[in-house]
Amino acid sequence: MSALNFENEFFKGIEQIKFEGPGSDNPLAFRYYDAERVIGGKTLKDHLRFAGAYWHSFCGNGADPFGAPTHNFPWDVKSEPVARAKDKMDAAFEFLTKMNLPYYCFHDLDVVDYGLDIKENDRRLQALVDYAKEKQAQTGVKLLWGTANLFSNPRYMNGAATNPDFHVLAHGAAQVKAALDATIALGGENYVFWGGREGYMSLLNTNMQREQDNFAKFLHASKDYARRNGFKGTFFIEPKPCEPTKHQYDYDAATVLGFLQKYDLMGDFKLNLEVNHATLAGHTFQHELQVAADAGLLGSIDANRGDYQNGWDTDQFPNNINELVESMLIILEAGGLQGGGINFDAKIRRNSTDPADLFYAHVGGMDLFARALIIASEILEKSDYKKIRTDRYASFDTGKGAEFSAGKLSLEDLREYAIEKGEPAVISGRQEYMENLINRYI
Ligand code: XLS
Ligand code: NI
Ligand code: NI
Repeated sequence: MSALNFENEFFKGIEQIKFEGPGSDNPLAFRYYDAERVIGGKTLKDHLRFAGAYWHSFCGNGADPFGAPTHNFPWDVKSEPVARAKDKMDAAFEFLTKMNLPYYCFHDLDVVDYGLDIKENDRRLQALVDYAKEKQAQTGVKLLWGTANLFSNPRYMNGAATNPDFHVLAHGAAQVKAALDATIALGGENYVFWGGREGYMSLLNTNMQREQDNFAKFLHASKDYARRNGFKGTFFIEPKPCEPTKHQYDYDAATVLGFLQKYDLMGDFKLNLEVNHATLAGHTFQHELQVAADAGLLGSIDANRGDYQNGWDTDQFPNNINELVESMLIILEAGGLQGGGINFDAKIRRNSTDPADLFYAHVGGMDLFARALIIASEILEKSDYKKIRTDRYASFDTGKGAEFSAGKLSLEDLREYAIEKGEPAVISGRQEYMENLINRYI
């Protein structure tokens, strides 16, 4: 990381965040995230691959449906769009560097405002890509993934790739092409498709089959274009069950898995799983991780959390250690994330208005993930967690159980076995024992 010297400094008075250990009382220091510490043969930095999210951190101004912005960003004042965007990028790279975040993620519209002229938009994005290249070279910060915002412009009110109007779909494609070009030019390691408004509000006016077929064609065209132009990374689909549409097509991990299989996209696409989206789907985050891991699709994470009392994507910063330890157990057992990292798709609250609040939020999130990883790795190494789960299925490892697993027993064979052995013994699932085990290591 370069020496901290920012010509156009926005977060004055905040220095680089350092690791000070669990005993520190400095609120702007890491207690657990010691980037170079090695766990299971890999540094924390390489395990976690943290990323800052451009949209929440540098664009999200605290506005809500009931009120005007509360975060009045000093980088958001110039009138000319490219000059304003460069100020924002200065702020972004200053923050990423001070925060020790090795990666960032963006939508095209986060980086620079778009108008209605496609060629002019491409020109603006290109100007910022050139600028970002310099910034990346100066700071060593890298692009974890790029994406296109195909949901904010009013033309996308009925979706982009699933819009009933072909003309709108073509506009979405123009945006994806430019966002892919930007991602490739910046050495982006992955590219994300989050469903945006790909879904429906009412089936009364919707041909679901046709929309999903179009969605798949759109993804194939995007993938083919990117591959032809040298993109070697992974495409991620980010499931979400609802919001903004009533029903999003990429409902959850299992739904997207079926979609990828049906439309022959398994080779190039994996999943980017978001904590709050899992909650909205009525799942735990762990459930979504496990579905993805079992299918070989565990690509990346959008880190945040929901609110137990609210039914929408509140995108709060993570702070639940139990949930994250359980999640890390799944990620570690799966061999880690495939190509992705941990992107803080989270925003500070409307009334968190000090520049330092963004730092506190990330310090907390990064420390929590680091701590969860360290604990999960200890549980796997030192406790009987793995053994208990293996033993629970031992009856399938020998004798008739093993024959069944090998596909060798018929329904009649199974009946014979049941008669011969009589009533099965009662065997405890020991859930409370397992819950205590997790807490013992926390
Ligand atoms: C919205 C999504 C979005 C994606 C990127 O709920 O989480 O932020 O991560 O388009
Ligand atoms: Ni997200
Ligand atoms: Ni989200």
